[in-house]
Amino acid sequence: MVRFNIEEIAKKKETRIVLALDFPFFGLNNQEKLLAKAQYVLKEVHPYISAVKINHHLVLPLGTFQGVKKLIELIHEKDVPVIMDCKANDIGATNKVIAEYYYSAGFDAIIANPFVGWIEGLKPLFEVAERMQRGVILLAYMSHKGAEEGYGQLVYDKNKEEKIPQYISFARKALKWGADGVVVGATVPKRITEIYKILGDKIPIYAPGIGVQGGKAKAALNAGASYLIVGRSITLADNPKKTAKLLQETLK
Ligand code: NUP
Repeated sequence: MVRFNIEEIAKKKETRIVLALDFPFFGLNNQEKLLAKAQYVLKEVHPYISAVKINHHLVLPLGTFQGVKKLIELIHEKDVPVIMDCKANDIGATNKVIAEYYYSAGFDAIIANPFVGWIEGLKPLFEVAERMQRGVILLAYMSHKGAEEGYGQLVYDKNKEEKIPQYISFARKALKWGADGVVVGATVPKRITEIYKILGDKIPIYAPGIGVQGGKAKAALNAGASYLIVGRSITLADNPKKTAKLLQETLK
């Protein structure tokens, strides 16, 4: 059974766009305005997207079980799945509670960081995902320049007795652990190509960094990405609907 089914929706709506529903700092007393802005963008953009990704930009000011839950309900009314970009990165016992809260709030998948490893790391989180039938998406290579320092470092693979880049090791772990997706920066299409060679069509690649961070949508798709995570280019556009529609149509 597929725990997190975005592919069916993407095919039906002919869109590979995952909307990152991010906004800048709104101050401390503007929660209602921020919620209204997020609702407005969703209502305008939902026909052109296959999923929504929420980050701390909304969870911190609106609260998971207050404003964000309202947004999740609105997103689900449109038959769109929703991902929490919490980058779970802690000991297993804590990761388990993080997953239990976000899945209970209605998130269909969460993003986690494979740096913490399996035993007493991400294993308990994957167990919650299995029990609640939700998705886990792993970071494999991030979109910012400094990603090279961690995700790009050489590591020793004991089983294969060879030195490999960290992101190759993470791609192999994604297969071994049964992840529902991996994140690879659209800013580095050659990393997408290398990781796609390992994953094939077994695990989809989500590529953030389109537009504001300099990544190109077509290059990311050609390199092997299945989904494009797009935030500020849409959420901060004068006309989010027109921007999302245009991107969806050019990529068809
Ligand atoms: O490697 C990553 N790069 C990245 O930008 C992993 C991420 N999760 N993100 C997130 O994707 C980032 O935090 C933001 O929520 C979104 C990209 O937004 P934008 O640059 O399109 O505005």
